[in-house]
Amino acid sequence: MSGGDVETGASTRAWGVERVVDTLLEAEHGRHDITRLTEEWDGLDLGAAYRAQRLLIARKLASGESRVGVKLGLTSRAKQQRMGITSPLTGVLTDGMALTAGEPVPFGALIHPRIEPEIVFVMRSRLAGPGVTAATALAAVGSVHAGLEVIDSRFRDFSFAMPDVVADNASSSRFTVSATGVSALGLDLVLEACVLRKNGVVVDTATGAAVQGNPLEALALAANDLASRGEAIEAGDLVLTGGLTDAVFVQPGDEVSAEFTSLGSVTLSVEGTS
Ligand code: 0L1
Ligand code: MG
Repeated sequence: MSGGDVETGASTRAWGVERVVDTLLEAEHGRHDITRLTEEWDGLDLGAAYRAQRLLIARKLASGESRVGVKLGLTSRAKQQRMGITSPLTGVLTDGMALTAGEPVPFGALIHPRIEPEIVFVMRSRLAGPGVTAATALAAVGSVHAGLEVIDSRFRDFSFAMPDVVADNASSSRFTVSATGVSALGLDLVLEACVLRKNGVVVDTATGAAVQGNPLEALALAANDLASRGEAIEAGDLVLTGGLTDAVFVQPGDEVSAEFTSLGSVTLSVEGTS
């Protein structure tokens, strides 16, 4: 099977982007993992996957959430190699994913959460591709922040092909961003260093170069990729540029922090006791 959005699989219900989204939302709300949808429906190509992602976000907005920005995933070569995927992807951030300072990660609502450090842009002006470069992207940035993202793939063992993870909105779950930002002007984001700690122990380190060679290149990539689907990064948007390091698994009671050289620190605590 291949081609259009609606095909008949082994189930009595036809596969299509609606069924993909129902399956992903059932997994998220029921807190259970699923196997790759690309194994069930080979019509789930990249185009269908982004249509599914758009519908998934539309369902979240219809349930009362608001769009607050964009996320990139798999912008780090190390993460791409680990996941067996060769290119980055984009997803959408909503306010339902945002954790305010001190708000715990709701472990009981999640499947198998992992946390990763992020360099985050807050946009001063709209950024629309095609043709965006790191330099034009920089001109649209208002401030740069430290961030932590909680990813919670709906797929068993975080095992997915590119269309699966695109439909799953790039494994998005929760995120937090430092309240105070830094001007991007005069900041060397390539050399911006990050130390990731879990329960006070250093578990990984990276610099901004891990993110597409330069987080501003990731920002330009997002704008150009979104333009191919008629979308843009809007003024006021948050942009998570992708995990700098591998994401660490967490358990109830864990605390994860990311300390950056210029962007400050951000911490997440996981609800419950270990
Ligand atoms: O689950 C994943 O690792 C895919 C999303 C990647 C998130 C990121 O690289 O920031
Ligand atoms: Mg991420």
